[in-house]
Amino acid sequence: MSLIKKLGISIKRKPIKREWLGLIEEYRNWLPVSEQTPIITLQEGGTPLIPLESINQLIGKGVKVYAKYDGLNPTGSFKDRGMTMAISKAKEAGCEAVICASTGNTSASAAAYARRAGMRAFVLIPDGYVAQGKLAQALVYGAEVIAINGNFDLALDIVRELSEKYPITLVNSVNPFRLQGQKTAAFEIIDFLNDAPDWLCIPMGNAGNITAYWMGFEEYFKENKSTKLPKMMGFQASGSAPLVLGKIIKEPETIATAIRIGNPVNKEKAMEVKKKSNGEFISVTDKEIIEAYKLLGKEEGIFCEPASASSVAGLLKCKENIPEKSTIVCVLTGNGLKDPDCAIENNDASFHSKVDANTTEICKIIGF
Ligand code: AN7
Repeated sequence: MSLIKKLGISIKRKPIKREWLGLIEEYRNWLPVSEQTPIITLQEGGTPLIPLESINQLIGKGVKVYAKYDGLNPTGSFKDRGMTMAISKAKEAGCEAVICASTGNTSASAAAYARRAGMRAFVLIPDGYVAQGKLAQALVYGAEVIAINGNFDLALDIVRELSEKYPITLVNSVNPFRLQGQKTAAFEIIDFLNDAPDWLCIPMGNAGNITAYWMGFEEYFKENKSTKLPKMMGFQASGSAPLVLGKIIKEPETIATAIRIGNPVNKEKAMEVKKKSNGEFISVTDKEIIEAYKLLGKEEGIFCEPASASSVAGLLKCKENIPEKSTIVCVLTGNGLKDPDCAIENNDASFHSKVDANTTEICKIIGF
């Protein structure tokens, strides 16, 4: 018996409130699930919308910018929103294995959710072009990782073919349940702001996420939960900008490996979103991406991955065209910890190493 019990002391602790049940439970009425669907969840979603004061100041004009920080999902990216749905529906259908091609985040998320559901997870990744953190995740989550000599686009062709021929479910964003799950991010933004923003700035790779957000904004708008629809601003890295240039890029290149994609599967849908929302697709250079990435880190305390910073880089590039007093949301799709190599190579910090362990030395460095 514990000492506290022996002494007859009773300590009443308040139970920790866990109000967020994961996005399927939170938005059940908006999603294609039923009582029969087994819900595979890590309590994803419910991510913060963080005001970006330094960006407001750079833009001026009374503009209010927020980051939808989806890097705070359970595996560190927005993919978890789609994966909780895709894996729950696959489980419902009796599926025993899933497969995906990935630049890293999809593979981490697919592995986590599939293993949680007791399924095998096969992931095809471009050898040498997946950030360390993402690879580490797929391995620890128990995926069967296949690194190919080829890029994402080639990997996707292969997994599409395999999933057509064999009993294995494809969980890339061609799987419609992925987009269903991801549309909840738009719901969360409207629930938080009490209306849709004027602009939504978002990175594009396969353009699944921009399509999903638009679906969410349209659904809420139809039910009068918002008074407007946002202008959808999609950004790509200039070395892999098929949606900006209007053509397939055979050998896409960018420091933002997450969006190193030359032939986006959702290109038709994305072009429709652009048209319907009166949006724009614009490219940003790796240099601009890294500037925004560093700015978010050192001015806002937000560490996102390079691909995610393209939404802020893009917004700053369009600065002159932003209407006065706009409300803008930039989607930060992935956590900065995913890509530690990029972080260590790209920062303005002063890093003093091999310093003698005494106060005199340390004081010299600090400047006392
Ligand atoms: C951080 O993991 O395609 O336009 O295989 O990881 O919906 O493709 C990742 C994409 C943006 C682009 N930001 O989203 C993959 C993969 C981050 C990403 C995107 C990705 P989509």
